[in-house]
Amino acid sequence: MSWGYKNTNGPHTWAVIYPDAAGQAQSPIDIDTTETIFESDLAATPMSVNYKPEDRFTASNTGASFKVNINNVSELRGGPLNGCYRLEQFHLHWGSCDDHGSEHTIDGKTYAAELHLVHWNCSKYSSFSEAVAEPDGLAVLGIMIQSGAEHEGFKDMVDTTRNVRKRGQTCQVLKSFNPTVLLPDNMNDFWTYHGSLTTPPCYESVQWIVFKQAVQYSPNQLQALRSLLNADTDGECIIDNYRPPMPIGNRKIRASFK
Ligand code: BO1
Ligand code: ZN
Repeated sequence: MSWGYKNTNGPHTWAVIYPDAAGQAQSPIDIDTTETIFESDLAATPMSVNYKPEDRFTASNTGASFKVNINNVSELRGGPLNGCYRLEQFHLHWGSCDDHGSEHTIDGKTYAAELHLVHWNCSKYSSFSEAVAEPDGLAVLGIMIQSGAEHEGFKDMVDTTRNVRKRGQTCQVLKSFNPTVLLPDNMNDFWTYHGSLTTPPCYESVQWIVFKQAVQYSPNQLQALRSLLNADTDGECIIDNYRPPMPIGNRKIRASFK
């Protein structure tokens, strides 16, 4: 059986096959805002996003999530990052209802979902797979999603979920799309720390950048994610595909704002 989120293959079992999952710098974590450290350098060099429109996009049901791969050269720099990181894919984690589903929690608060935009260090490495296990290999933007207004920019993704209901299905959509629409308005306020992939193989290769401002998706948009199936036949839906917070250990969370 492959890894997943059930009792039999869920997060507490991952380290048996993926030893990194038992490491000391795992993700996600709870962000305890009373313990974060304001760093003026982070405020002085805010995150700078240079995402290019995609003239088409490919969405897939991985069985563990809904994922969209990025083809064009879209770049992220600034904040805690040295050099340039290239957008590879984005995907989400979500719950069975609105009061939980995010991976990171903020002072213990859980959100309905969490969007991850995954980037690799293209100043130092030549591909995602070369970077994925390196300590400075990846940067992931984490965006909290709450139930509320319909999200215009996420509409095309939601429409696509219907075409990838079963595990392993992919769908190419011939519509232009700029991933910038998925970001919160306020990108100046974020927390950052060093951690891991939140799914196997759980490599400790990620500089996490979690935005303070949440973004809203409508109840229908969240429901579309919850109707994806985690198998190739009708049956179980993908829900609660999040890893609970891991110990922060010796790590410090830095804040770009006071
Ligand atoms: S996340 O943003 O920390 N949830 C995250 C988790 C895993 C990946 C990217 C971001 N990528 C994984 C792929 C696996 C692959 C592995 C090593 O990278 O999901 O399919 O085996 O390349
Ligand atoms: Zn993720």
